[in-house]
Amino acid sequence: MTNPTAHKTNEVISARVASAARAGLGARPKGLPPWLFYDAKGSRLFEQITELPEYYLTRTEREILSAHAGEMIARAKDGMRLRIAELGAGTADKTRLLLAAAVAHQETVLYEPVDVSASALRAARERIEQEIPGVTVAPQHLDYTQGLELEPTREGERRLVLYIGSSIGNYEPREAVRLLERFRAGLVPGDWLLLGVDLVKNEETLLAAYNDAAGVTAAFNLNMLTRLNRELDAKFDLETFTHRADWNRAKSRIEMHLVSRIAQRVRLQALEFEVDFGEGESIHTENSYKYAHGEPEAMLTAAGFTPLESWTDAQGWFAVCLARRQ
Ligand code: AVI
Repeated sequence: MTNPTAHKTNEVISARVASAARAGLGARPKGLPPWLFYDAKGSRLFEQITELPEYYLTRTEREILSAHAGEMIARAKDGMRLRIAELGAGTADKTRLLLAAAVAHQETVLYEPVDVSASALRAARERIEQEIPGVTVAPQHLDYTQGLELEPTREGERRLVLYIGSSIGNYEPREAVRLLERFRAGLVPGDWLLLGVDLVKNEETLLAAYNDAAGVTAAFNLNMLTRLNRELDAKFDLETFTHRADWNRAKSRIEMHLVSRIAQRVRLQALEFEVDFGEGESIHTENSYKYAHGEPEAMLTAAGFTPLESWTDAQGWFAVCLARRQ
């Protein structure tokens, strides 16, 4: 996931950051939206998270894709030509497996990375065109959370949309279905969605993934306050906040928090706004939902897709689901 605001002017970014900060820090309990993580530094930290030994998500999904990419492409192709869109250009590392499988089946493939960050799109284009002959990259500069306004496919073509990396897990389940419905609205019957979803597993493994020993996730979480300091002239003293990740079993989600070690008042100068924290009071910065086997398929069905097949790893930790747009 890259910074969802990067294409906007600085004033618009600040206005969006400002209203998120005012609303979130003024609320009880306090919260800030996870899109605030992804400034340039936060995006780099997220890439580091994906390489951590504790962060099983990325390597498990990669393992599933490397074992089954050929099958996934063959199922979706079904005698047609595929073009492949990816929501969130990311580092496109796992995408490479699917693109290579598509090239093996149909010699060439059009790849449409969709992102609001122009720099992420540029990077994806350079990497993919250089590394996989037969792939033509057509970057789509848009905010996919608002819907998919993509060029219509041609006669004999089907679009396969990739929404991998378990980004769906950062939405409340009901909001996740609404997001999938918006994707559906931008597709035509017969198109496909490939969805990557993290699954429930033992608590120890879940907690370790969001509490890594090297402290990268803590730095990622705390960077949100650095961003507010820079963009809103806020006066957060990072030494007085700590990262915390909890497993909320009842809601089946990891919750990330920034906890104030002390009672304090913090000024957000640009907003002429002050926030009081009690000792131990937290700002809730992210939810990462973990689904049970079968739930991703139920969510896809609720959003108007027909699940065709799901693949998982040997431990059943992560699912990649292929579903057809009805
Ligand atoms: C982007 N998303 C799927 C990540 C997750 O695991 O929920 C974001 C993240 N937060 C902390 N570590 C990674």
